[in-house]
Amino acid sequence: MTDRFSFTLHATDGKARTGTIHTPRGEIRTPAFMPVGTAATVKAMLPESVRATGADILLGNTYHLMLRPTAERIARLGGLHRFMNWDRPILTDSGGFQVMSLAALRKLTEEGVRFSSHIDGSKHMLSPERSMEIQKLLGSDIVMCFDECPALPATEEVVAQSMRLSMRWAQRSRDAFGDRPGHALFGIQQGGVTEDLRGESAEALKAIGFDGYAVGGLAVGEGQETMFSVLDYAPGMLPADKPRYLMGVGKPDDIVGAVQRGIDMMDCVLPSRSGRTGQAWTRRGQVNIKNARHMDDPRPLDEACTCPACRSYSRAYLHHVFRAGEIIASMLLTWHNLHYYHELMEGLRGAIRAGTLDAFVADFHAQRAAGDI
Ligand code: PRF
Ligand code: ZN
Repeated sequence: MTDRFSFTLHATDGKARTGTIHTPRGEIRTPAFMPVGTAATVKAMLPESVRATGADILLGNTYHLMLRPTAERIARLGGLHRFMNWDRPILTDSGGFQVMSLAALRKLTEEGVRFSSHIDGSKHMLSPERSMEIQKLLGSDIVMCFDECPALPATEEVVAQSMRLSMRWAQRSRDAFGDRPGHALFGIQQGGVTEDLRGESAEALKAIGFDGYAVGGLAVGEGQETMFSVLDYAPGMLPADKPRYLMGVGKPDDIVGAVQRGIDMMDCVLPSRSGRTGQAWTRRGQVNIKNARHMDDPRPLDEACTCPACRSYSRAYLHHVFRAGEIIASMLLTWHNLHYYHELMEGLRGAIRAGTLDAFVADFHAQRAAGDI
C-alpha cells in the first residue's frame, strides 16, 4: 500500500499499454474495466460478488448521489465506500454529462448548470466548485473534472465553444480540488471528432496538469468507425506517463479496439444493464437468453466460463427465470457479463505483457465470427 496516487507502466505492445495504478485503497490493473455503480450499488450484485468477477475499481455518479440520498448524508454516514460496503477504489463522474442526459429544465451558463431533478423536479446547481465539493464529500478516489459533453451531431463552432468552456471549467476544477494526497483529479479532453480541437483541448489540460486524462465526448452516437478514427490520434495527444480513460465505453469489441489504441481505463453500464434485459456477452458474441431456442438447452451459457451462472445453471434455467421475471435472472446474467468483461481485460493485459496482442485480437474476432452454438 502507498499513500500516494501513481501509475506504473509494465509493458507496451504497439500503442497498447499494461500497468498498475496505485492508490491508498488498492491497486488497479490496467487496462481496467470499471463496473458502474450509479446509485451506490452495482445493480443485482453484492460488492464482494463484483470483486469476485475481477473488478479493481467501481464508478459512481455525482449527479445521482447528490439528488438521492445527497452527498452530505453520505459524508455523515462515513463516505461512499463505507455506505456501499466497497473499500477499494471508486472513481466518480462529475455530473455534467448526466445532467445533460437526464435532468429537466437545464440552463447552462459560464458559472455551471442549473437543472431540475429527474426524480422529484427539485432545483439544483452544479458548477466545477460544487462538483469538486460533492466528490470530496463522497470520498471519491479518482475525481473527474466538471465538463460539458455536447450532443452530436453539432457544428464545429458549437463543439469548439463547448470544449473551451470545458477547459475553463477544468482550470476551476483544478483550483477547487486543491492538493489532496492519495486522491487523483482527472482532466477530460473534449473536441468532438475534430483533430485540431482535440489537440487544443489536450494542450489546455496538459498546461493545467492532472493525475490522469480522460477522452470524453465519444460513444455519443457517432458509431464505432468514427470513434476509432478519433482514438487513432486522441490518446497520443495525452501524457504517456499518466492513465488514459475512455468514458462510457463500451461493447467488448469497442474495448478491444480502444485498448489497441492506447486506452487504459473504461466504464460502461452495458454488462450490468444488459444482464437485466436478458442479454449475455460471451466469447461467441451476444446471446439473448429470452430466445425460445434456449428453452430445452441443458448446456451452460458458455462451457468455458467459470462464473457461477455457467458453472451451476443451464441455458434452460436462465431462460426460465428470466421469462418468469425472477430476480435471480438479473443476478446470474449480471455476474456472468461482468465475469466475461473482466476475463477479457485479463486476457488483454496478459497479451500486452507477452507481446502477443495482435494474435489475441485475431482470436477474439475469430471466436465471435464463429457465433453462438
Ligand atoms: N464527460 C463526462 N462523463 C462522460 C462523458 C463525457 O464526455 C461520456 C462520453 N461518452 C460518458 N461519460 N464527464
Ligand atoms: Zn459465465
